[in-house]
Amino acid sequence: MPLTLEQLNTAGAGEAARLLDGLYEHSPWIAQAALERRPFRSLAHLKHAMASVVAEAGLDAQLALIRAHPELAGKAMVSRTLTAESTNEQGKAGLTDCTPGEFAKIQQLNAAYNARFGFPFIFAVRGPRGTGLNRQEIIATFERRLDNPPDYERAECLRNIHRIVELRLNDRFGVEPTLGNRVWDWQEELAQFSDPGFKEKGQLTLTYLTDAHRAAAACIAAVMKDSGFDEVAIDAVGNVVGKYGASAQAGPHPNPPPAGDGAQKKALLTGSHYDTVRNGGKYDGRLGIFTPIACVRELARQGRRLPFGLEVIAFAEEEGQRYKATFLGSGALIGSFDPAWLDQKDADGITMREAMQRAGLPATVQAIAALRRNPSDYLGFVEVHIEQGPVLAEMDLPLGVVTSINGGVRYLCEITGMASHAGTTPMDRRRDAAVAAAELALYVERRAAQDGDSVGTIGILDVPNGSTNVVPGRCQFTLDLRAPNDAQRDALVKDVLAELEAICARRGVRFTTEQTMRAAAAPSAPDWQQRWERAVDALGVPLYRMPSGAGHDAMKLHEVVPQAMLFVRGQNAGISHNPLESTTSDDIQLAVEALQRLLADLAGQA
Ligand code: HGY
Ligand code: MN
Ligand code: MN
Repeated sequence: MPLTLEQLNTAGAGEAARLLDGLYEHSPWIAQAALERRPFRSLAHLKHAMASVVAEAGLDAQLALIRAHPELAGKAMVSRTLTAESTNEQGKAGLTDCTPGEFAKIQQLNAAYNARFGFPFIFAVRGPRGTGLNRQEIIATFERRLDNPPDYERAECLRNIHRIVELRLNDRFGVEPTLGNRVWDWQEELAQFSDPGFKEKGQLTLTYLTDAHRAAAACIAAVMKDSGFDEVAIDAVGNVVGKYGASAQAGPHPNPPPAGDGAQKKALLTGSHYDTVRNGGKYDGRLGIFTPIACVRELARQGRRLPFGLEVIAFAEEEGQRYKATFLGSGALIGSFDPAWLDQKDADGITMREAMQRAGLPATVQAIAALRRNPSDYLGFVEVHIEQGPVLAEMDLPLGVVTSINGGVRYLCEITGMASHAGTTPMDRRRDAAVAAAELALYVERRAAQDGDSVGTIGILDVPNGSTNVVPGRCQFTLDLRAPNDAQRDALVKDVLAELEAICARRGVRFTTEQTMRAAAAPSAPDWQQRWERAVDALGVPLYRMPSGAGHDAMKLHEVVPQAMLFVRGQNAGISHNPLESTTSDDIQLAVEALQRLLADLAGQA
């Protein structure tokens, strides 16, 4: 019989501890301490309470907890002395069926790992979807994590222990993150579309209007249609737009209610982007598309309507990878598409206009201008996005409410010196473009760090047609400079450009800069931020407000309608713009439920 929160909250201390026994391997002290924080408002609240007990327990207790766990496919498994839970988990992961080679490899990894860290490798082998990883994935993760710094790896082991406990709790309470699983599976389905040269390597790269990008758009459109949207269309810049109509009567409706039956005239806009960086992750952008789709799917399944329309948009281009045109998809909605972009050429000399025509889009300024939305038609814009950073993971929190999105500026730069013989050119007679760029890179790092919350990155650094034995005559590089407010951002930019000039003057080299992106800092609209806060609080998730270091489509919509964002914890310490980008279906479930609560909150006020 599944356990209930009511039972746990009302049981005596001894009985309650027994109900939670076995969650933390051989470590009952954690649940016992957490039970003093009853009543728990939700499973998420209970999970965070136990994780907090561990975080507050100090290093020795944390190490004892880690060391209380068995090795993977280790002595305890062989001697059949694993706990019932670990037996179940290691068995389901196939660790009891290793080939001799796999078994030997894991023993070798266990020995190396223990020697390096002094505790066993802990890994939630049921994985982010809860259905289990295969032995190859487990061994690959084991090998990868062997290289982590000790403190990082200790924290990673604790995070995996909390994930193991989460899955054990789900079993004990008989809960399944069904909406989170559905979104997680949609992300997997969409990740199959990747550009040539990357797909063959199992990497995800989806750049603007490639064939894979168009197939991905078709996939999203199909998911929307299957989820009950009233209208689904692909617009003139490749955005996938899904609309779910309003009704003054909440329902259930046997079928779509007549339009304009006294419902709100304004709609809520939500969504995110589906393009990716090169060799990127499956969740950046996409999570903010599929989370609202899951909400519409639930409304349609129940035959229910909201008193306002829902417009879910999968933006076609945000990352600016193929063309120097960031936030193109969301920008088109606010009339900020730059017609000059149509003549931009990609690395293969294909103009954006040709790419659009090939994709069957109108490729005319008129058709794109027609996408501009009338702000008075909308209540606001909300976006769900993975955090793309380590904060929520470090705080053992599944969700965070965004207070502001950093403002950013990007430049494409080139330094020109003099190519010369690497062997005959004395060190004091060189005009080395790459060294000048390297000197600037060190300055950017120092200067951005000086602010405490600014960031500066040289993401691309290239010596075109360079040779080993030639002093670089040219060096191309990018600048990405960001800060929580525009004044701080602009001061950073000013200093970096001044230093670039000084370095080049001193080294006798020339430089050019081309600004390729400028986005103002976007503070969340207070009433929309509070809607997210009420939604998160209603889930029993401790409230955490945080800025966004990453740029998002919400920055563009911010220019015309009120906006606010919700962040979802990332696995692997929140790494992003990296194939290790990951999140669990349990955390996605909470994101879907938070958006459902925000919609209900808005409906109650509409
Ligand atoms: O770079 C960014 O902040 C976003 O991922 N485009
Ligand atoms: Mn991104
Ligand atoms: Mn993004």
